[in-house]
Amino acid sequence: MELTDKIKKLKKEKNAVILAHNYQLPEIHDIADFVGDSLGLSMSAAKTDAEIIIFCGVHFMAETAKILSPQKTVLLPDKNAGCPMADMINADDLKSLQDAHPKAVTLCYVNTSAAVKAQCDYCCTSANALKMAQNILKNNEEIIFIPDKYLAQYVADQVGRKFITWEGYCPTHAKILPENIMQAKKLHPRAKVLVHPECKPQLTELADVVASTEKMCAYVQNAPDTEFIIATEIGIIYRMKKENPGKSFYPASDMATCPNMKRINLEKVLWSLEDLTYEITVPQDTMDKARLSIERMLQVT
Ligand code: CIZ
Ligand code: SF4
Repeated sequence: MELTDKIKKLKKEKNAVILAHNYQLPEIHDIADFVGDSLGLSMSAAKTDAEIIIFCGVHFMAETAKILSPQKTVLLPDKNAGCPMADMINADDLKSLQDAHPKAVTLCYVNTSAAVKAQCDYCCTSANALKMAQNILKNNEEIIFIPDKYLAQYVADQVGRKFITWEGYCPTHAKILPENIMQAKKLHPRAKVLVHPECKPQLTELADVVASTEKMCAYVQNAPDTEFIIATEIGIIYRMKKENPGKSFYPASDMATCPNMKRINLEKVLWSLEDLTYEITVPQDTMDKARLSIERMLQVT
């Protein structure tokens, strides 16, 4: 039997749902029940009656799914699929920052461990970071925004404030350089430039649109334009082409590939279903506190 047929059969037998992050390999997009961003996927999976969630993504995403579906078994097909940005800050680091700025409200990007989420006031995604910051600033003066210094700077510039930040960043998005955009624009002068806010500020300055992965997918679908230069992890281009067969998509840089996202393949998904590996667990107390920061975000957005 083909790998994909085996996966489909076992998925039914075990009442599992397969989630694929936008940055996954094409063959993983093709076998998934849902493709999307980390929060959207976790929320979709929570609504299903599946007993098992296979999260094709990285560790903090599977933790987020577990936080929102504590009764379900959540599996990450490769236990080493982590996010270097999320690993750049831990709960103790955040505690020191909070102790140094006792009046500040903590806004943490979804790319953080459950332990860090448990210690922040609000969670945010790249799709709603600006809205969250605007909302917090209605009643508060200071924001600690962790861990992504580039996303923090982008949002701070938009609201015209300075945030207390952390030295975190995404090594994959940081690989995309302004000259890559300039060159792509020369080759495709009519193309719209879409840049993810995890990219360096020199890139967001060159963008026609700065957007999260889901907002990028919606934009390219609805825009009258037919050509797009995409500055984010290149896995998303497969989804864009699939959803918009008449349009053309050019990666700003072929270097923008996340090695952790690419750890997941069809064999590992099958093994994950067969052996129920690797189960994601989060201590109850951490899970409950982390869920609060997500619920507070959902009340605002
Ligand atoms: O939240 C996500 O899935 C990430 C990491 C990025 C995005 O823009 O969707
Ligand atoms: Fe983390 Fe960057 Fe990979 Fe996303 S693309 S999982 S932020 S390292």
